[in-house]
Amino acid sequence: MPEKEPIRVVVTGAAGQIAYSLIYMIANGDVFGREQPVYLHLLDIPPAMGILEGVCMEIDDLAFPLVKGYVKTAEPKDAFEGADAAFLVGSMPRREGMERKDLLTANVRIFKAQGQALDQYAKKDVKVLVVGNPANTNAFICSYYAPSIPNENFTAMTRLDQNRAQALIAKRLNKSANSITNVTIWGNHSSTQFPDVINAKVVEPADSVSVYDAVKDTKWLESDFIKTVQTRGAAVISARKASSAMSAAKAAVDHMRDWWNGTPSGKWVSMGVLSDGSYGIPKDLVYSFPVTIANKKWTIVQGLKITDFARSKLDLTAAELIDEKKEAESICSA
Ligand code: NAX
Repeated sequence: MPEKEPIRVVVTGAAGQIAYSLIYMIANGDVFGREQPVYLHLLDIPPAMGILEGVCMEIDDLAFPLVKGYVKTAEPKDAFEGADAAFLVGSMPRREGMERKDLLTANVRIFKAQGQALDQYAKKDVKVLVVGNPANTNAFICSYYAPSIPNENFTAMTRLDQNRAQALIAKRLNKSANSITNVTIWGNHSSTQFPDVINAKVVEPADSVSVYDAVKDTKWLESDFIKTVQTRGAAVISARKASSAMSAAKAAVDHMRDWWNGTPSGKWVSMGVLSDGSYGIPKDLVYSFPVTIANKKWTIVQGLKITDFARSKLDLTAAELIDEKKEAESICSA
């Protein structure tokens, strides 16, 4: 069979800690498949070019057959030219004691500029995953400044939160993480997010049971479990003195792989996507919903039960996103 044409994959913040794990997994075929060659477009800022040079030496030394070449650049035009997929990681990371809101002013301008560059140079069907925080609002701004690209092509990462929630339930039940399915992260990738296991299942070899029935501890599920997931990022920073990197890169891989290849029948994943008003969430917020994916298009799962307990949590995180969006819009139009 003839070799496929390489696709062009952008990683911004390419000299940073998340990218260091992410680039390996893209180059290895974990995202786009073992038969899909890639051309890496690596963007960072001028002071990071020396580090990026070292990263590129290591890409050479990986000697992976799928990597057909790379561009290392501080120029958005060169980074986004002809892009098929883009991981927007580059931004200022959250440091100990810093709330994500503090990052907004610093980071939102980066995503305005990158939206404009995507609009001008990327393919119109480019798939954009925003990882850099505040991820939901950055994804909204990026899409807003790229009007020639459909807004469903911009998504924000809440997969790390989903993976954290799945892993926590799995540990509690002494199961493997992939036996826990249909966990939903609602809302913002922040401490207001709602990790929801009301519709989640534990898949046993022969059957499946609901997480609530398996755990048999509603109090824990509706208090400590939620809090632990909501504050996991801060806990990692406090222990590691640096934000989650290996697990964030793996989550970015999971997100883009599922977007590219689709979700298995009966299973959903969580992604920050532009709200269409589903579940009473205001339109035009990038809000994390449960989605299924087919033919590289995501669809919000409809008809899930929203209890009164869940309703207040969905609305709280939406309110935070409304505030963030207002602030971001005023920064961008100043
Ligand atoms: P690092 O500081 O290690 O790397 C960031 C890189 O971005 C640096 O090399 C920096 O020079 C580069 N950069 C800064 N401005 C840029 C620009 N305008 N264009 C291109 N590159 C630029 O941070 P890292 O740990 O890799 O984290 C990156 C981002 O991911 C942060 O915003 C962080 O908060 C966010 N995260 C998001 C997560 C999520 O679940 N959505 C979880 C992990 C992480 O906290």
